[in-house]
Amino acid sequence: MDDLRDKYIKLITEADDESTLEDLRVQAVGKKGEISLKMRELGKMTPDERQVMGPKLNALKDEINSALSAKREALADAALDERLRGEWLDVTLPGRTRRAGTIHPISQVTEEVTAIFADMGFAVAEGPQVESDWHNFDALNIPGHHPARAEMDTFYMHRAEGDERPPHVLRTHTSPVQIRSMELQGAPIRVICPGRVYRADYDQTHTPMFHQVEGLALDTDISMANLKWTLEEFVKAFFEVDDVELRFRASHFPFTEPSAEVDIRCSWEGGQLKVGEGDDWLEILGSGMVHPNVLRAGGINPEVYQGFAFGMGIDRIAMLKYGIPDLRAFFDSDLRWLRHYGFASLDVPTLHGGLSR
Ligand code: 2NL
Repeated sequence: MDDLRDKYIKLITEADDESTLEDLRVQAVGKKGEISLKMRELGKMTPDERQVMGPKLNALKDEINSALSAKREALADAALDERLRGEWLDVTLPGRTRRAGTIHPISQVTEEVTAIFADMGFAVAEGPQVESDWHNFDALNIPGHHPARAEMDTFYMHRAEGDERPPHVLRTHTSPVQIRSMELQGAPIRVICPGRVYRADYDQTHTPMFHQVEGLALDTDISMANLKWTLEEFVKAFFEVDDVELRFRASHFPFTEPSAEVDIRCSWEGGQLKVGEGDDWLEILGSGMVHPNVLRAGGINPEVYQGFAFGMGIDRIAMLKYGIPDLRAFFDSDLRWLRHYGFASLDVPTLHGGLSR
């Protein structure tokens, strides 16, 4: 019995995995194991022999079983230690700085513009990119024969055979969103409408899809003076300078009367734009007092309400602010370009936190 004990204790000590241990268990104390067979022999013994051998065999069986479970536990502990060694992580290491993606300059600038006008009480409105001919043109005082329609290089949607209605268009400006805002909300109103617009034009300075933001403010006592202040505040905040000088040049748009194009004083020293100083003028937007026909189209009484509107190219002001030379690269999805000109995703522009940092 001592031989049996020494043999199994040695084998159990040497076992180095779970399945070897299980084999040993079967071999020693399983139904047909060596010790179980010995126990069966008890029946053939004399009562005296049995009284000695019975407890001894039971003790042996217990000893083997506890050796097995001690070893099993030791193996499990070793396996856990091994796993923990492999999965060890130094949580004191600095975070990875490599950015997976960036915010496109157009998204960044749209957020900046939105933050500035939100601070002046303007809500943001959005609308469909496929527009009715009426919302895109007629409502804006651009009737069917008007040359502005031809100048706009409009993309027309397909029209079903025999359908005589004017085809829908890809909106050529975001003005129709303001028409819809007037229809829905009436006056007084203050909204800006940023979004994609489309014109069939492609060269150094034009892409068939580009971005615009328009603004509209209507009330009973709004004048060009309010327009001038609003735009000055915008330009100062957007270009992050303390002072600007604006120049209003008489112009013409079908939807405003009078109309003005707005330039800002600037310099181009060493190809670098400086806003608010120098002898150059930079055109940044078009504006004017909303034409009475446009107010009527929006369901607003021009005898009671009047106001200003303006429109500017987001892509253009993004290029100016961030020194991006080629418009077409905006839409190439070139990762190197995006890493260079893109913004960190958590740098949300706010007036209190600083727009661009
Ligand atoms: C430009 C000029 C402009 C507007 C857009 C507008 C909208 C309504 C009524 C009247 Cl609903 N006007 N928008 C007014 C003046 C100029 O855009 O050069 N955009 C890039």
